[in-house]
Amino acid sequence: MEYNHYNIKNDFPILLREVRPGTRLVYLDSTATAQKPRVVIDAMSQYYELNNANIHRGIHQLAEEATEMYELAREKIAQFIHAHNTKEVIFTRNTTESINLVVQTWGRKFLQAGDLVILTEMEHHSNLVPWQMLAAEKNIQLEFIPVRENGELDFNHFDQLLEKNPKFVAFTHMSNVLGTINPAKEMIQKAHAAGALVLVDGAQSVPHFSVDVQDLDADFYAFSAHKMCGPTGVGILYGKEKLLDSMPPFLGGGDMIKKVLLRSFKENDIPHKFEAGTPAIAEAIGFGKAVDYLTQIGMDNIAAHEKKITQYALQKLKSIENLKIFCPDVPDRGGVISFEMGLIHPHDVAQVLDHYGIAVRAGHHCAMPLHEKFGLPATSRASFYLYNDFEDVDLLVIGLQHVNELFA
Ligand code: 7TS
Repeated sequence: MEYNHYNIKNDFPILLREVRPGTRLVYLDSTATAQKPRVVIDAMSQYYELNNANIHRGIHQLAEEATEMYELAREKIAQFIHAHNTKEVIFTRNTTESINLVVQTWGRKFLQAGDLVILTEMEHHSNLVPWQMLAAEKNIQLEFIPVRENGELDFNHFDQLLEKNPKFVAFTHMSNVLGTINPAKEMIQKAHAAGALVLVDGAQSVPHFSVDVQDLDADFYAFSAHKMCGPTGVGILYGKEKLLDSMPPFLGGGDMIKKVLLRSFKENDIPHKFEAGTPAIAEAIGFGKAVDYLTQIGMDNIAAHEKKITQYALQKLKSIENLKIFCPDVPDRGGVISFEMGLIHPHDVAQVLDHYGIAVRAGHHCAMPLHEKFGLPATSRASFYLYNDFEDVDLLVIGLQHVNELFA
C-alpha cells in the first residue's frame, strides 16, 4: 500500500482540530501516548451502543457477543506479535502492570536472596521500580548495563555481567528518551546462553516496528495499547506458555479461578489465570481495531516513514542555534529526539511551543537515572509517529527559532 501521511492525518479527528485560533495541532508527543484513529473510537462506541455486557459469564446473546469480540481482539494481538497461541497473550492495564505482574509472580516465586537481575541504565521507571521493590524485600542483586556516550548500551559490560550467572535480564527494546533500538534478539540469545530468562519492555517498539516474539525468543514481552493508536487502560503481557503455567496468579478474584471454597481456590488456566475481575472490554476491542489499522498500513511502512521523518528532523534541528540533541548519533534509532537549549528550561521550551500548537514533552520522561548519568535534570522531547509529516518538523523548527528569539 502506498504510504500517504496526508490521508493518514485525516484518519485522526484530533489532528484536524485547532489548539489556538488559526493554529493546527502539531502533535509530537506520541511516545507519551499516541492519538486514536476514528475507526478505533467508533469500534468502542459501537460496542457500547450494541454489544455491551460482561464477558465469560452470562449466556445471554450480548454476553456471548462481548466475549467473542474480546477474545477476537486477543487473537488479533497474538497474530500481530506472532505469538504461538492466544493463551500466551494476557490483557493487563498497561506495560507497567505487565512488568509488575512478572516481577510479583515469577520474580517472587523463583528469585532468592543473592540472585542477580540485570537491567539497563536507559530503563523507564516502570522497568526499574518494580525490580527495586522486590530487590529490597528479597535481597536480590540488581546490576545495570551502562549507556555509552553515543546512546548505545555497553555490550562488553553486558558480557561481563552475564558471567556472574544472572537469573533474569530485563531491558527496553527502544529507549523512550534517546530512541535507541536495542538489538533484542542478540541480547536474548546471550542471556539465554548464560541461563537467564528475559523480559523485553516493548512499550516503544511494538507501536513502531514489526515485532516477532517467537523469532526474538523473548520469554516475556510487555506493551501498551495507548501508544499504538489504541485506548488507554489496556496493555499486554506476552509470556511463553510453560512459564506462565509455572507462575502463581497476580491478582485474586473473579474469572481467574476454576473453583473456590471458603478457604482455598483452584486457579484457572492461562490466560484467564492472570485476568482477575471485569477487564477493560471496550478498550480491548478498540485495541484489536488499532492492530487492524496498523496492519492495514503496514508496520514496515510505518517504520520506514518514521525513519525518514526522524532523519529529516535530526538534520533540521542541527541548524538551530543553542540546541543540543541528547545523543544525536545513535546508530539505530526510532522517532524520538530529546534535546536541551542551553540555559532555557525545557518547560519554557515546551510552553513556548505550545503557544504555536506544538505539543512536545519536557521533563525526565520517567527515566531519571538516564538523565542523571548525563548530568541533565530534564530535556525537551519531540517524538514522531505514522501521522507526522515533514511540515510538522518544519513547524517545530520555526517554533524553536521563536524560543531562541524570546529568550535571547
Ligand atoms: N516503558 C517504556 C519504554 C515507556 O516509554 C513507557 C511509557 C512505559 C514503559 C510505561 O508505559 P505505561 O503505558 O505503562 O505508562 N513512556 C512514557 C513517556 O515516555 N512519556 O510518557 C509515558
